[in-house]
Amino acid sequence: MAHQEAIDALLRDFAARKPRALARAISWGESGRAAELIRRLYAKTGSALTIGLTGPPGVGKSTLSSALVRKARSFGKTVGVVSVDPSSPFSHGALLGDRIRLTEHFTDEGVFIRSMASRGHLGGLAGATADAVLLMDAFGLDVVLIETVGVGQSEIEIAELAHTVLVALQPGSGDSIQVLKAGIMEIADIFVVNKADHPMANQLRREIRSMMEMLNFPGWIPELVTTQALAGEGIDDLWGAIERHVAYLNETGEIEEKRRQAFLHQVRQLALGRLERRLDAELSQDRSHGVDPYAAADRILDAFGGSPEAGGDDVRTARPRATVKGLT
Ligand SMILES: Nc1nc2c(ncn2[C@@H]2O[C@H](COP(=O)(O)OP(=O)(O)OP(=O)(O)O)[C@@H](O)[C@H]2O)c(=O)[nH]1
Ligand SMILES: [Mg+2]
Repeated sequence: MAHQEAIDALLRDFAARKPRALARAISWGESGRAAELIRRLYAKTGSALTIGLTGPPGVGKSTLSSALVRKARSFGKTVGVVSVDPSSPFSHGALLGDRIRLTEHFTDEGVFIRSMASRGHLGGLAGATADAVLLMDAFGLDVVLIETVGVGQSEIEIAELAHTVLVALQPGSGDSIQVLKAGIMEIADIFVVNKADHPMANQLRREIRSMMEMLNFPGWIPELVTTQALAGEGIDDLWGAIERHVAYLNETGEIEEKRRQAFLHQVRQLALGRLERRLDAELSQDRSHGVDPYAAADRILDAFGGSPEAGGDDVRTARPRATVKGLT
């Protein structure tokens, strides 16, 4: 089947809200082939609430995700979950922890779960994740949860994509302070102290509070919520905090800024990817002799001055303004 026909067929199934179409669309994104799809679907995006959830390995992110999905479902909201593990070579739901933690939602038609790993993403994991979020949004899912393991760059990515960022930490693990030092303070809208059944939970709360005192928050002051995800405790509080943050974003108009930020983030990823490929192509052909590196770089950049790469996917369909739906 010609590519165009394949796209048309996929879009028909997508419009009919067949989960398989969403799954395939995300796979196209993973192999860097979603440009045309996204172009055709972009006008339908913008109404999903995106929640990022990050934190060190084993802190309980998937358990929290599962509890949040249950909560959202109790309000009749449909939910997409993208779980990203940059350190794992496995993909397509093969992440064992997620499989176990999220199984109860596997048969729920209002829930779509997708795991993504580091392997096999032509446009990079960040690009594939951003595409998956857009596709879930266009599919009409009300809430999109993005879970990433906090291993550096991924927290930054999640902060760029999500409206509300949850940073989960667990008591008694020395790495909590490491996480806080690594610039995570700045991206958290809500801190979640999970595993509150642990004797050192209160100490962790104090540590987070005193860290927060050292910072100046110009707008939203991050909330601190304590949960026991496994037992489902504190999830109502967490949901309430998310609602307050979304209300804050809508009332102050910061939601527009968040959108702009997510948009620019993705444009940057796409443009950088293309520049890198062009640069590599130029470098592989460069036979400069006797010039200094600065002159060689100038010469290559001069060669970039011409028309943009054919078939560019940077011209986007305008999207009507939409407000993020409330949570209740
Ligand atoms: N004691 C206790 N254990 C919990 C709690 N929440 C989750 N756990 C357990 O912590 C372990 C890790 O939970 P996950 O939800 O897989 O953690 P995660 O952060 O998603 O882990 P990775 O995706 O591997 O980084 C599991 O054995 C959970 O059952 C809690 O509130 N208290
Ligand atoms: Mg997990």
